[in-house]
Amino acid sequence: MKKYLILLFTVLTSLHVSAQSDGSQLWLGKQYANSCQVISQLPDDATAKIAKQELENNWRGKNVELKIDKALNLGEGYNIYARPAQQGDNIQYEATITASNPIGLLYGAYELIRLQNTDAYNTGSGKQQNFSKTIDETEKPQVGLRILNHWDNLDGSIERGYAGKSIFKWEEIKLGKNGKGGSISKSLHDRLITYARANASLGINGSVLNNVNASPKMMTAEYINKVKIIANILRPYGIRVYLSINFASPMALGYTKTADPLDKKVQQWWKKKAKEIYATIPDFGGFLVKANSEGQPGPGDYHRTHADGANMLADAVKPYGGIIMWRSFVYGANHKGEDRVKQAVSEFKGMDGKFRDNVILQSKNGPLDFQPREPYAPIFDNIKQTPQIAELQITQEYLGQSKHLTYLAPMWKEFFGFVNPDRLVGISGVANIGDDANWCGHPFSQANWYAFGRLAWNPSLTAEEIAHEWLVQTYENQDERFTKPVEMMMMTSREACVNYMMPLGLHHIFKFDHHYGPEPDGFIASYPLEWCPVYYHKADAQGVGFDRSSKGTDAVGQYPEPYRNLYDNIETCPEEYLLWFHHVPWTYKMKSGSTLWQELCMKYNMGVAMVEVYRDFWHTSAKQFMKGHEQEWQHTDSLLNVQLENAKEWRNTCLKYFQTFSKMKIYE
Ligand code: BDP
Repeated sequence: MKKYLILLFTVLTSLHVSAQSDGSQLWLGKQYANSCQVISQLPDDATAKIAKQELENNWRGKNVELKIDKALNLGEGYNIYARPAQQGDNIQYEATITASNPIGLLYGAYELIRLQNTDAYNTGSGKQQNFSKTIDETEKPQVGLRILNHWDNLDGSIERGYAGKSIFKWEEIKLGKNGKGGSISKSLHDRLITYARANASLGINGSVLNNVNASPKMMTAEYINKVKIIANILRPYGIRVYLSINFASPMALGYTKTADPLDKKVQQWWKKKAKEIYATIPDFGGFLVKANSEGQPGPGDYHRTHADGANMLADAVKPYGGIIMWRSFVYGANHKGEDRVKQAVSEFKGMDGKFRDNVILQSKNGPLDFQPREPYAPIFDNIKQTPQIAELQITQEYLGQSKHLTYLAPMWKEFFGFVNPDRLVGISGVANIGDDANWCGHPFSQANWYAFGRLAWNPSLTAEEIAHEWLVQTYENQDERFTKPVEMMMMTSREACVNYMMPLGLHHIFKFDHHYGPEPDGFIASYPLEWCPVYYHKADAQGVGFDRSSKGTDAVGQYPEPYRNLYDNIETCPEEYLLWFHHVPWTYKMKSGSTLWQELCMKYNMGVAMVEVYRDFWHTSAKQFMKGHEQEWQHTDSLLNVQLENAKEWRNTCLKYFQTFSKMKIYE
């Protein structure tokens, strides 16, 4: 008997080892065989069924009741009522989830599981819990549109994607005769189910499947029919599908001679196309458009305005309830020579009020381009009548890509400190998802996907709460000797990145094109100045920084008070934005009493020192808390060494370069 037990034990332990996590399960954790009973008298509904199944697989309470009460008007929200119930010697939770529709139930189910897995209502952890609290929580999402923007190309590559190729493997979707019907490979299907679960667990309810630099091919019947198959998989999880379009699609596909939005044939083509799309995908969300920006076609090619272009498309999708998300990320075309950070407001302010009611203006959080730190984009103040979406970048284009541990929630919270989410109808995030086994490249980059979804649902959650939630669910360990220091790493990592890359308001001093390493001396005569780092830092013998004050380009003039004055005056301008708004002498006295030059050296050194602390903690102390996650520990361990080397390179390159102007000694 003993022999068999030992054998069984060996088999079980080896199973445990071979089931080591590679990060592919995200924060969704392992499933437990469970005795939880789900009581529901719901109609036959795919979404409600998923809610039931998720609870059965993942909730360790006694029973849970699912109820629909339309009169409560909870929208996509829910109420959770959970209380401890005595059962013999055991205490087990009972819960009721009430919602106005099935998707509310699903979101409520994920929240209940999250509360359990983050120990929000238990003291002690693991199986033997010590229940005490009653939970009565009603949640509704802050904004209606919580959307991932995939910058994925049809050939499988991803613009600014650092985790392998696109997860949307179009070649694995095979269409039937005449483009109808069709099948999808099992691996793609399974991957999309995990993707959908992960998004639904956060409340993400939309997905733009392709790059804003869009291929006209996306509008062909072939792709629309393939999109239908993806939409069918995502729908039960409450996720609507949207597409980016190339504004010149009808012309590029050979149907029209122009893409002029006022041309009748062009208008008809889009109307017919919308009809075809909605006949195929009845709940299709709408189009995302990058027009007349960085070489993309647009209404400007025909001397028409962005409003002309957006309205033409808006009319086409209007009968079906579709929306147009029109991006304000434009520079160059109509405003040559103007400070780039002013151009979105210059272009769109006069158009406010001229858009159809199903057009939404989508703008990046900062006025330049997803830098590690920017002041908020004043377009959010200047546009008053047109609904707006904030576009955040989850993929770390300018923040170390998938090599640096940079937790972005503090940056997004900073933005929401300036732009009240009440003013927004949606929050979009440029996805960092690829086909790497762990989805996002760096194990910690998953935390940014997680944080995006949680903040889009509820921007008042703190960055700390979200880091904690992600960490304990992902690594299944609540030991404070692990969680506290790792949360500290996450929470300070964005500031560390700002410090070792571009402190005190410096910006865009990245290596040309790939935006990874430093290139403060970057200048290529044949490129637009706006692509050259020297245009942004303007270092000279006197000092460094871009004068955007009222004496300079007057970018401060686009801000309302109190910011306008605050930023305009070098004495009151917050130091983190100093070189963004002012050209500052090297000897300028900072608040610390140091000169600008000393402070710059100090910040760069501090950035490096912080990464050193992360690397040392992780290497010496984190592993013991990551049983079953050794592979992820190892991966992060090696990446932290890369990050440290990169941080040093940033510091050395930038300080040596700026020293050629300041002529002062570099402080170590
Ligand atoms: C920049 C990226 C570029 C994108 C562009 C955009 O470098 O690849 O196409 O933004 O947002 O950040 O359209």
